[in-house]
Amino acid sequence: MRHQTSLKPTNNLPVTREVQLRQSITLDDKLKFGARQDVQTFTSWEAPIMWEGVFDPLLYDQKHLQLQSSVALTVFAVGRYLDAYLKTFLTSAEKHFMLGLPVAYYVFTDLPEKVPHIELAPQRSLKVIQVKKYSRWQDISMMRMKMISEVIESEIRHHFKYVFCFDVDQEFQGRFGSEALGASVALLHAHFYKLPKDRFTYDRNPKSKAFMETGDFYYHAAVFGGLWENVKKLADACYLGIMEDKLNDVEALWHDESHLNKYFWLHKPSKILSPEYCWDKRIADKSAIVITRLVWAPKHYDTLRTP
Ligand code: 5GW
Ligand code: MN
Repeated sequence: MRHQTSLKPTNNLPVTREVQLRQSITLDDKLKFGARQDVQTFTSWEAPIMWEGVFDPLLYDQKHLQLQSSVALTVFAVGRYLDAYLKTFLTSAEKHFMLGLPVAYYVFTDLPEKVPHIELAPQRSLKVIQVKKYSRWQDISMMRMKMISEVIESEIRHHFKYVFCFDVDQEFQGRFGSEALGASVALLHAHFYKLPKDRFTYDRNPKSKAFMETGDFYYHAAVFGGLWENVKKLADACYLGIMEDKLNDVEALWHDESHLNKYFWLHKPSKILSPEYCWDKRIADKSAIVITRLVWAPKHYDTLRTP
């Protein structure tokens, strides 16, 4: 029986939320794991890996409408990333992200007055939160964990069931819908899902809190999410690791992504998104990619990363 173990409550969620959680897990039980023979569709701990073909989108939409699921999305657009990426990210999200469910965008920026005005569909809202611009880009990236935790605590937990956290340098091009919702959701990194474990770029420095010898998958920090309770725990743990590393004068190889990989190694995600949910069009081997739902925007390191 699939998911038998995940039916046991793993933490002390209030009863109604536990019931809701069981219902959405039941939904994952209806997946057609055999519909894709070319890829791995569930993990050793029986979490589904969401590839096109294994799920029925309408079934998920129906269920989540019934459950009154709601989703907060966090995105950071600091410095030059605002002009370069935010408008495309938001306008494309309006076309493809969780259509039919209440959605709130939380945009973190140092330039609130420059956030573009976007016409939002009903039941969708946008809130701008001002943050300071850290001078090191590594810090801009890492400090997201702290801000995410804070906004969950101050706002999201009171209004939304799920939180999804995104890099801004990407564009939605296909459905990114309620099938992606789950208790704790990680994304397979497009550049690593076909590589053997020994090629994964985990942090290998024993002095870092992100150190790991081996793992399950290489997850991409450009997309992660889940129930707000779980995303808050993840963000807190990653932030703690980042700060402890700073005290010890070390920095993990891939910054927040290294800490995220460590977290998901210790706390297995309940659902995994295939690279169809965050694809890099420069990758030549597209054989497993049936649909691109979200794609990496072109990078202009020369103009974006110089002071
Ligand atoms: C700037 C220079 C180097 C690295 C990051 C930044 C940067 C990141 C920035 O100046 N402003 C900013 O808002 N960010 C946020 O951090 C964006 O949401 C961005 O998508 C995220 C992660 O940084 P990326 O996208 O450059 O990282 P990779 O791993 O996708 O290359
Ligand atoms: Mn990015």
